[in-house]
Parts: sequence; structure tokens; C-alpha cells
Amino acid sequence: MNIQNYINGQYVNPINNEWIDNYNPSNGEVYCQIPNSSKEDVEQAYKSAQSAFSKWSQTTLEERSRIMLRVSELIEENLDRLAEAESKDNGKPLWLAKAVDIPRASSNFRFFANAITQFASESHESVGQNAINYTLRQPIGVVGCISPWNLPLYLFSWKIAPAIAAGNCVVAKPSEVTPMTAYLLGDICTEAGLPKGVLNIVHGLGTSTGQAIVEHPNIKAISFTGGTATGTHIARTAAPMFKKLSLELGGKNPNIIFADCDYEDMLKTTVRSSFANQGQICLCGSRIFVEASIYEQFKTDFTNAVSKQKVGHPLAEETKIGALVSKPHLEKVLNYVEIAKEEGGKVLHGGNQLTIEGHENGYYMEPTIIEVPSDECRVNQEEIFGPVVTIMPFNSEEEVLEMANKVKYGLSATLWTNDLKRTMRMSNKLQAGIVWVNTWLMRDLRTPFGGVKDSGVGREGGFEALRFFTEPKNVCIKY
Ligand code: TXE
Repeated sequence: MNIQNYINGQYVNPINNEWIDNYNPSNGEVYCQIPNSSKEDVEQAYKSAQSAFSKWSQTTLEERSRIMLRVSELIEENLDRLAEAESKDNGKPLWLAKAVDIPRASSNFRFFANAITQFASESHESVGQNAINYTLRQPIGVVGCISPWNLPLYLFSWKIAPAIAAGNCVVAKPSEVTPMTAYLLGDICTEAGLPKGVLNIVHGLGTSTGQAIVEHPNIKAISFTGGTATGTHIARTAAPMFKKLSLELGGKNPNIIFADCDYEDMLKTTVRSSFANQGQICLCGSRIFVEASIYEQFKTDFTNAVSKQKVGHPLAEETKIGALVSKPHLEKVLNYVEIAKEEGGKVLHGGNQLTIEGHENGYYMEPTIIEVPSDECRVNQEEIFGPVVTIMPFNSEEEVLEMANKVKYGLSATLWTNDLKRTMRMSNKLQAGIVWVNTWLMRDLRTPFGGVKDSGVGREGGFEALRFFTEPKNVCIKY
């Protein structure tokens, strides 16, 4: 079976007729091919988007909203089919795709369908000067959306929905590692009545297809989620062209546990924040800091709880942790375990590749806990993006705050404490775009989402996303 590009409302082959193998991570087999799209395909997608723009940007908000709500409903109606596709493509457990990925993709369309009807702009009366200013928020035109493999349809739709709600037309590229649900979205958009050309989906490699989107002189804004190194490259390419950029990049998030927290709740959530989606979420709490007085107890209980996390085939009901997304990624993550050992880290649990009977060539790995001798070692500083967490004790608030902030990333932080004053002090000082207190990955789509430092630039979510995808224009009228 071949995946095709979705351009101008039609499924089409790449112009060069070149294809890339797509692997099923649960068994290591190639199960379909995807277009290796070139600059010419991107140009075609751009032209289609450009020709749809004048009409779509003038479509009433009510009508845009109605179509997007229909997309949202159709995603829900296709929940099983989409979840199966996501699980097969990515290796994540089927239950997770059903409970999180696909429902969230539907919510993304529903949320922005509603948000656009409430999006208002400012006006300023220039008192004493007989003038009034108002701000027009106009769509940018054709925008580019590039998404990664860890939460495929979830993150793809998180970008596309605000872009089209704001009246833009889109050239989008999902990750070449997980293209399937983006491919299926084409049909859903057609059925929902999204006009041809409003959304165009091109498949292919980052360095060629993705690069062609970023380099395109008339694609005026780029919304990207992926690795920090890729983000740097995109910023370098886009900056001289003065494109608007939203970059959601890596994380190395601290999970800070004080002795006064609700222990059971913390323990349960910490297993999840460490290993959900095989640890392949930019928000995972990959550096665990535990107050010294409960460190030994936590070590025992956490290791115990993690050892009960069943690694298995994504479709098996009892599976908690599925396959990693690809062979190179599995190798990268395993290599970090070796690095940890060389640096004096102690593997408290896991650390090895796993073979699952009947699926011997799948990319499975044990959930891994590494006790590190120092917060400065590489496994504590670099993003691993797999089922690996580090743990170490701390003695004071000042000490843990310093360690938490001493990384180049600043996406999210989690804090476990029942001390209100400490919560306030620490939330103010943690260098992160998001701080969760006594919870993890609790999302309200109205809130700003994004990171500081090397975790990116800009914010997604709520009106922040609608602001990103519009150009403000001040109009000053003297009367
Ligand atoms: O991501 P890439 P990769 C981190 C994680 C992971 C590392 C690399 O640490 O190990 O990044 O992962 C497209 N111009 N995260 O290599 O390459 C690419 O095709 C335009 C964190 O898989 O950044 C894909 O669609 N586009 C992360 C998307 O960028 C380019 C999620 C992301 O791929 C491009 C994933 C280019 N020059 C990985 N090069 C998170 N923050 O959630 C690549 N792409």
C-alpha cells in the first residue's frame, strides 16, 4: 500500500515517483511506502493553498467553524480506525492512541472551531486627539506546519486547526516516520467539506520536503515541533526571509518531589510522567529530584512500580509500554544507557532492549531508571526522549532549584509539594514555559503552551496560536 500526498483536495503521487519505506515498529517490517516529495510537490501544494486563500480568508467565521466542527466529529467517528493506524505506525499502545492521541486531535479541531468565534481584537481611543485605533487581525496567507513522530495526529492537528481557523491555507508535513494518520486526515477533510486547497499535506524527508517548505519564499510562517537541532536549522533558514516562526523543541524536564507531597498520588503520576508513550513526550519528567528524607523509600517504591509496567506488543491489552518509534531511535536511547554507565550512573531498573515473542524484530526496551552521581552528567543534561529517567536526591529548595534550572532546556517542570509558599516561590523561579504542581500533563487548551531557552520560541494554544497565525494591523482614524 502507498500513502499519497493530499493536494488541492486530491490524493496524488509525488511528481518524481520516488518512495520511502515506512516501518511498523512493533515488528520491524516495512508495511507501506510514502512519497519522497520534492520541491516541485511543495510548489504544487503551495499553489493550491495560494489559490484557495482569497476565498477561505473571506469565509465567515461561522462557516469555518461549522466545517472544522465536522472534521472534529469525523475524527471521533473514525476513532478506532485512526487509533489502530497510529498504534501501528508509531508503536504506541492501542489503548493510549484511543484514549489520548485521537480524542485530542478531535478536540484540537473543536477547540479552534469555537475559539475563532470568540477571537477579538483591541481598540484604543486616543483621548483628546479625536482619533480611534483598532487592530485588524488578518490571516497571513499560506503557512507551513511541520510536526514530529511522537504524537502524530495530535501535534499535526494542533498546528493545522488554529492555522485554518484564522483563515490561512496550509502546506503541512507530518513526520516521515509516522505519516499514516495525516494521510487519513485528507479524506476526513474532504468529507467534512473543507474547500480544496485549504489544507495540503506533503509527505517526505525533513531535509528535502521539510526544507523546501521552510525555504519557500511565499510560505510566510512556519510552525514547527521537533528536535532542537532541527529547530536551530529552521531558524537559520527562515530568519533572513523574515518569516514568522513558532518552534516547539526539546525538553529535559525536572520532576521535583518534596517529602510533604501526597506520596501515593505522586508515585502513580511519576510512573506516568516518566514512561507514558515510551517516554517519547517532550513534556516527560526525565530528571527526577527527590528530597533526601524520602529518597530511599522513593527509590524502592518507584522501582517496584516501574517493574510492573508491562512492555509488549502495542495491540496487546495488558501492554503499558509499547515499541519505540524506530530502530535508529532505539539505538540512540540504548546508547545513552551506556553513556550513563561510563559516567558512573547506576542502573536501578531496566537498561536493555527487550525481545517480545512473535515480534522479535520490534523496537522494544525496558523502562529504565538510572541513579546519577551528579546533575551535570550527560544523561541528566541531554534529551534522551525514550523510556529512561534519572534520579538523585536533594537537600534544600535552593539546591534543587539550581539543578532544575541548570540545563539548556526550559519546557516544563513538575513540582510535588503541599507547601503553598514553596509552590509560589518555586513556580516563579523555575525556568520553564509550563509548571505543573501536584499533577502532570493536565492540559487546558486555552493556556499558552511552549518553552524557554533551547526549548523553543513562541507559544501555541488558545488565542496565542490565533495571534501567531494572524498579522496585526493598526488602523488609526481621526475624526
Ligand atoms: O526529529 P526532527 P527527529 C527530539 C528527540 C529526538 C530528536 C530527533 O530528542 O530524538 O528530537 O528526532 C522535519 N527542515 N524530538 O530526528 O528531525 C521532520 O521531517 C524542515 C523532540 O525525528 O526534528 C519531521 O517532520 N523540516 C520532539 C520534523 O521535522 C525538517 C519530537 C521533526 O523531526 C527538517 C520529536 C528541515 N531541515 C523529536 N529536518 C518534541 N519536542 O516533541 C527535519 N524536519
